[in-house]
Order: sequence, then C-alpha cells, then structure tokens
Amino acid sequence: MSVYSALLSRRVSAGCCRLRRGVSRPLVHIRTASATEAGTRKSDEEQLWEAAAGDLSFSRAKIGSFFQDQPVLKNPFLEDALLKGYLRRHLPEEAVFSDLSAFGQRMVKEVDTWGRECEVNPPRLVHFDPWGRRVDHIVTSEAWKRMKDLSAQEGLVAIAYEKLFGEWSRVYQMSKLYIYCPSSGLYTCPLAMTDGAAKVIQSLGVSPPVEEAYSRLISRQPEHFWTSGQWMTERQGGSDVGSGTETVAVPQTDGSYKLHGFKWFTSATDADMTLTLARVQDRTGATTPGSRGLSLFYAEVSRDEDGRLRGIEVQRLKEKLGTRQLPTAELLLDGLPAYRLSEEGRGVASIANMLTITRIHNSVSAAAAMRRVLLLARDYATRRTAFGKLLKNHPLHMQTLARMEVETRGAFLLVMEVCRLLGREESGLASQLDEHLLRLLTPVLKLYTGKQAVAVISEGLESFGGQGYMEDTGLPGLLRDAQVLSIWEGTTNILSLDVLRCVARSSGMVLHAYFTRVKSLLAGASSVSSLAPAVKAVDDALSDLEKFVQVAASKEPNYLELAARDLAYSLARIYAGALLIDHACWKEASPHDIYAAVRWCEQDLCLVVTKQESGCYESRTTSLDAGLVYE
Ligand code: UCC
Repeated sequence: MSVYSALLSRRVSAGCCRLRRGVSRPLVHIRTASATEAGTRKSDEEQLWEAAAGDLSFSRAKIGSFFQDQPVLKNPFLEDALLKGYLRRHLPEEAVFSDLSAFGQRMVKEVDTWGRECEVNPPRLVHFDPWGRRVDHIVTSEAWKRMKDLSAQEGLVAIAYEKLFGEWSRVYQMSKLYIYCPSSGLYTCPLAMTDGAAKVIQSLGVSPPVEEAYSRLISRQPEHFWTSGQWMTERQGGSDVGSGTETVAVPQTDGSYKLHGFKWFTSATDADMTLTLARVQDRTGATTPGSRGLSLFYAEVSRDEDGRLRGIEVQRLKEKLGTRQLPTAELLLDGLPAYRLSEEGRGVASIANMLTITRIHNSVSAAAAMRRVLLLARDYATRRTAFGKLLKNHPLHMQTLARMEVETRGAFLLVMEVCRLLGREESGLASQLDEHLLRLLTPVLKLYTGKQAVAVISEGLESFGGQGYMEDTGLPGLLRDAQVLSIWEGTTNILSLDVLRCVARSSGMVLHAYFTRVKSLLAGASSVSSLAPAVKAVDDALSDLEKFVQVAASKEPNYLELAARDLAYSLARIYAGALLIDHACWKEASPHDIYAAVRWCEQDLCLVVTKQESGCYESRTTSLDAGLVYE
C-alpha cells in the first residue's frame, strides 16, 4: 500500500466512524463547479469522499442491508387452535384431521400462490374472434381453472352430499372451505352457488332434466364436475327481487321455456349451468307482477356449432372494488333455453334454499378471512422490530391482535353452530327447535360476520403498518374482497328485515327456540368461576332481550323496522357469547378459551335495549334521522 493510499484509507475509516456516530456531515458529496471544470484530476478531498461513499449502505445504487421479513403463511389448519379444538370436541375423526391437515399444507405449498395468480391475472371478456364472429369468451387464468379441478378432487361440495360423517358432514365440509377460502382466489363463490344449486335440486327432486346436473355438481371427478351460477339480480336491483325481476319465460311446445331478460350481476359467469328467476308469460304475453309471478328455472350454459353462447350475450364484465378474480358479468338473455323447476309463482320460496346455503358460505368466508389476516399478523409480529423490540413484545399491539382474535372466535363459533344445525336438518335429525334456529340464525350470522370481517381485516392491515396498504403484498385484496360480504346475498338491512319476517311468520317460535338454546348453552357454566362475569353478562342481556321482545310485540311496524338491525346484532352477540362460554366449559378447553369468552361478553351484548332506552326507535326519530342526513 502506498503512503498516499494508506493515508486515504485511514482518513476514510475515520470519516466512516464519524458518520456512523452520527456526526453531522453531508452523506452525499456534492461536487463543486470548479472541481468538475478541472476535469481530469480529482482533489484529495473528493477522492476521500468518493471512497467513503463506497462504504455507505445507500450509495452507488446500493439499497441498504435491511429488508423487512414478510409474513409467512403456515398450515392454516394446524395453526388454528379453535378450529382444532372445536373438531376435537365434536368430530374427533382421524380421517377428518388428516385430511384437513394435508389440505392446509396444500394451501401453503401451492394453492395460496394460485389464489394470488387469480388476483393478478383477472378474467377478461373477448367479445369477438379474430374473424369478427361474436364469441363472448370469458378468459380465465390457468390458476382459476386449477381451482375448479382441486374443488372437485377435494370434495369441497361433495362432502356435504356424501354425508360420510352424518350430521357432522356440513361441519367437515365448511371447515375445509374455511381453510381454503382466503387462498382460493374467490373460487369459493362458484362453490357456494354450486352447493346452493345442488341443495335446491335435492329439495325439489333429483329427476330429469336436472338429474345429470345434480350428479355433476356433487362430483369429485374434475372432468365431470360442474359449477352453477345463481342469476337473481337484475337492473332494477338485487334486494327487491319480487318487483325488480323483468325476465320473462316464454313457454315452448315441448314444455321447456325460453328466457328473455337482463341479468345485471351474475357471478362466476364461467359456470356450466345456472338457477334463475323469471316470469312465465301466458298465451297473451301477460305476466303476474311481484314475487307471486316468479318461478325458478334451470338453464345450461352451452355453445352452438358456431361457438356462440346459446341464448346469452355477455354485455360486459363488472368493474368491482374487489373480488376481481371472479368473473362477474351483465348478461342479456335472448332466448336462453330453460326448464322450470318450481311450481309457477314459487320461485322465491324455491330459491330460498340456495340463499340459505350461499349465506352460510358467505359467513364461512368472513370468518376465514378474519382468521387469515390474524395468522399473518401474528406471524409478522414475531419478525418485525420497532422501537427496539419485536411487535409481539409491545403490549398495545398484542391487545389489538387479541381483540381481533376475540371477534374471530365469536364469528367462527357462530358459523360452526349454523353449520351444525344445517347438518342436523340434512340428516333428518333436526328437532323443530333446530329448524327454527337455523332459519333465524342464518341471516343473523351472515349480516353480523359480514360486518365483522371488514372491521377485523381493516385492523389487520393496520397491524402491518404501511405494508398493509401495499397492493403487491396481497394484503389489501383481503379488505377489498371482504367488503362484498356485507353486500351480496342480502345486505345488512335486508337481512335484518328477514329476521323480523321469520319472527313474524313463525309467530315468535324462532325466538322461543333462540332463548331455549342460549339458556341451555349457559347451563354448564356455573362450575367455572372465572366465567362468572361472562355468564352474568349473557344472562342479563338475555333478560333484557326478552323484555324488549315483549314490549316490541305491541309496537307499530315502523318501530320494529327501526329496531331491526340492532335486534339482529343483539341476537348475534348474545348467541356468540353463549357459544364462547359453552366452548370454554369443555373439559379440554384452554385458559385462553375462558379469556376469549370473558372479553367478548364485556361489550354491549344487547344493543337493541341500549338504543331503545335512548329513544332510537320512537316515531319522531324517523324525521330527525332524515333531517340530520339532509341538513
Ligand atoms: O346474486 C347475487 C350474486 C351472486 C354471488 C354469489 C356469492 C355467494 C357467496 C360467496 C361466498 C364466498 S347477490 C343477490 C342475492 N340476492 C339476495 O340475496 C336477495 C335479497 N333479498 C331478499 O332476501 C328478500 O328478503 C327477498 C327477495 C327474499 C324478499 O322477497 P319476497 O318475495 O318479499 O319474499 P317473501 O314474501 O318474504 O317470501 C317469499 C317466500 C316465503 O315462503 P312462503 O310463500 O312459503 O311463505 C318465504 O318464507 O320465500 C320464503 N323465504 C325464505 N325462506 C324468503 N326468504 C327466505 C329465507 N331467507 N329463508 C327461507
């Protein structure tokens, strides 16, 4: 080393030390005009700074040594203490555990990547072939197609119909879907409708012309497996189906029909068949208005010899906030061949079975998305350091994740309770109380978990800091996809009104079933002293709710309508509280199960009474609310 370079290196290391100690020196050497003009020879000072910069982490295109670890998805079955505990308690079958464990591993190894591929490679619509023929091809990604094969092979619909585990088959199927949902690229949407269609066909009778379709919907053979659509939403809206449906069914001489109409929001439009509603025209071309004029139809999605869709034109794919993986289209039905499945005028009642199934699937998706964001957030908290320690060692961060965990547990147990009831009904084991509960809890579950999912996932994104807002982390997609959960398959308000309707139509029997079941869930808790505050909270809330129901029975319909949403929330919170308590009383429950129950029950369980006491449902509030909104 020459004297000159030795001198330089000494000065450089001294400079570095100074810089590392944070002595204020310019990190980037700004060349002066005279030095540049000199052109050939660099000054000592300049060479010194250039050498120093060579050692700096952020010079000469170096981008520093710190890279944030990304959250790692681990086996979503093995990582889920509550799911495993619930199954150990109710369905302790080795075959189920090994299947779910292997399936969870599949999520980690391959399926989660496919799901991401569905998101970044969304479907597109090709209207015309290169020679100008109308083809209306919905082009989907390879990953989306693989999801279809996987769904068949893994029996994601079939399990419910094979009934290998009797009344627990639905719990098994939905547990598998719960593991799958957040990795599925929204393939769970066509599966929900496929399951719903199979259920409708089963309830109406598996016979021609739907015998083969039924066998395909519940098949485990990928080449035989079909998915179904559910085309209910028309241009006049998706909630008021009775007055919004314009599609007409024109009878044909062979007993079939041709459908003409415009379906405004048809999801998973690459389905092989669909169930849909239309109004049968009489000989004069007249139809019956309202729900009484609607019948249920079955149609296959097929192509003619020229490759054109038979009786369908795909107008466009929808531009959605989320669920972009999923082809959702506007369809013009222009003579779509169809078969009537229901009696004339019994369309809504007949498709209600499908709505029950899709609403339960919706709730599974909601709980699963909450669980997924938590799994990622808790993993991230073991990797991310801020203010000198890992996030998991920050008590406030842990408090936030724990609150998300409590919400997720409540949602999960509510979901599984409704799946349990559905399984009992489908095995012929349901008591009348079970049937009432299933009818009441389905809309309650759907509306409550849909809202929870958005809140919990939003919180989850925040737990990643700015990274939670970055599209290419895949995290924002969870939130965008969750937003639909409270909208499709009945919005929060529509489902709240559905709750009122089923109370009225059953003359209150659904509520009687509700009170009976909640009391029985609490019965075993008296021996667990640490649960006492939770039990008292649910007990008190239940008494309040009973009083509310008595008072409300004598009120005007408007009063009940204003109370509908808060009533539904109260039904959900009290019931979930009772389920958490019941689970915490199980002999193998952990102290965390008790803690979760206690925490859940600290919230306002009977919101409807709190709001009633502050006069929220009095008739004058209607004009006050409107005045406030339009001020
Ligand atoms: O299509 C859509 C997008 C598809 C995407 C699928 C995604 C799946 C989830 C994926 C998860 C990842 S979204 C559009 C979905 N549309 C809806 O959900 C409709 C929302 N509106 C309602 O639910 C309304 O409450 C209506 C349409 C049901 C109200 O119509 P009506 O005609 O006023 O209904 P009624 O008069 O109350 O009921 C008519 C009959 C009655 O039976 P009968 O005549 O025997 O007394 C009711 O008891 O239908 C029966 N019924 C029900 N039965 C009505 N609702 C139900 C129900 N929920 N359960 C059982």
